[in-house]
Amino acid sequence: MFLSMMSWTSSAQDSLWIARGEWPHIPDSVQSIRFNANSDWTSINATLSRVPDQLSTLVLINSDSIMHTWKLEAEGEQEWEIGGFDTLSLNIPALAAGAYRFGLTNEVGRVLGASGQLQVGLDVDFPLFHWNLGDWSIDRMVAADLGLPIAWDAPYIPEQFTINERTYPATVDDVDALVTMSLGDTCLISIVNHGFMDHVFHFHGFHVTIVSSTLHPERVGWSKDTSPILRGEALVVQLVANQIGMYPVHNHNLIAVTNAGFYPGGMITQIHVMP
Ligand SMILES: [Cu+2]
Repeated sequence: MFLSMMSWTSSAQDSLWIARGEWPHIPDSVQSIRFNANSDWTSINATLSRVPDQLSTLVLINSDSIMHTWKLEAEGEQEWEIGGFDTLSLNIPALAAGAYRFGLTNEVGRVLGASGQLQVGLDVDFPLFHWNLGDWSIDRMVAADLGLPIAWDAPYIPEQFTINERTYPATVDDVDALVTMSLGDTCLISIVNHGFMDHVFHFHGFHVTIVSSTLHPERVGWSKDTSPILRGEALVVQLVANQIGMYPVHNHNLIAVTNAGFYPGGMITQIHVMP
């Protein structure tokens, strides 16, 4: 049942491809930019995994024709420039266990969704799931893809809300987003907000314990059934499956559980606990 356990044995990803292509997982199919784990296009951003407290390297391969800037959101980290069709080797610093956000910081890279999570020391003791949260204005994406400047002061009205670049109900077909467990087991869920607004998640059936947070380290150890994940925040929670059944987990902001205004959709997934 634990398909996510495959990630336990996978070796550290030491290269990421910056790639541009079609994102077919939302109804308005649009151009997007993603981090891919190899030269094959996928519209789902790749995840990085590292061991704690150890310096490592990463090779970025820009298969796009324009320059982008990369940043890992960790203390002391700088932006790195990578030219069109260029390759860059950069250092990943020694980090404490937890989740960290990385992404392109230039306008088109950011708006078209090249953003992922670095998981440090999370795949050791428990099965690990992850949720990359995104909110998307199709008008903004189309403008960015055309190279037009983004009107950042204009009202922001996103139509799509995603977990791992998918909207509900496709979220429950994603073995990283659908939390499947056996009664009595423990898992970790690594949650990163890549969007342009704050989000808040409500767990039905369970309280989760905060294991790490990049913006609210003082909340580690808190046990809650609802947790905000602010813009840019990376949060890890621990879930103990103390009862069987199927439970929804969803964004508490009702517009974010729709697909272009139609409920249910957007940021909803489920927890399945089997006997
Ligand atoms: Cu609820």
